[in-house]
Amino acid sequence: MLYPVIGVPKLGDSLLRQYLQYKYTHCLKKAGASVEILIPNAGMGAVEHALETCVGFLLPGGPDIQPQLYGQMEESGCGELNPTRDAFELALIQGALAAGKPLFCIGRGMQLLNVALGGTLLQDIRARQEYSHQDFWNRSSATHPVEIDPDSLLYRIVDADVTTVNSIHHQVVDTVGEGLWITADSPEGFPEALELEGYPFCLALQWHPEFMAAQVPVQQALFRAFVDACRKEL
Ligand SMILES: [Mn+2]
Repeated sequence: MLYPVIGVPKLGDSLLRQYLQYKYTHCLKKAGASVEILIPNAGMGAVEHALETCVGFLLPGGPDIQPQLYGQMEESGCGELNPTRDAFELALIQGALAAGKPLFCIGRGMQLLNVALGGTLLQDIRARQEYSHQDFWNRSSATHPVEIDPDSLLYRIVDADVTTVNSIHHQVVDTVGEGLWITADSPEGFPEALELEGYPFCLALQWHPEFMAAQVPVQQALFRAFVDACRKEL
């Protein structure tokens, strides 16, 4: 049994952020990975170090992305920002893509992948949603359905064309970045999953499988598929 080292950017120091970090670590370890927490403010040498040390990367959830990074001005519905994480994680995604390393992007991670490839975001969907997409109080239970493209990697893992997911976001992918395609969407048509055409393993989800995995086996299977892809790189 081999344990691929998977890098996950550090979320922050507060108790809440440590708890959120633990959820990703737990699911990855359960799937057979070794986890390396990457410190975002350690300078750009940290990106090179991470690329040497880690086989794959999980890009986690977190604050909104600076709209300037996708060519927009900040609108009133835009939330908390973290420029340090933006810079570090964007460089990490660029480096990982250049090296062909497996990527699993969750929540903010999916939005950042899209921005890294030239896509844009809708800064606030709360006025146009039909389902609650920002359900803070039920992180582990499903709040809306998603429809999955039968040609996708996601479909092969989930083995169904519809599933229900949790939802803790108020922004979504708008125009899709270069090479990406939408592999699941919400009833309103919001992108809920992205994949990168012709790339070994790149799965991006707008929902949070790390909070459903304990109760819903298929959500843990997403972590297993990612870790298995990383193990193949060893
Ligand atoms: Mn959603």
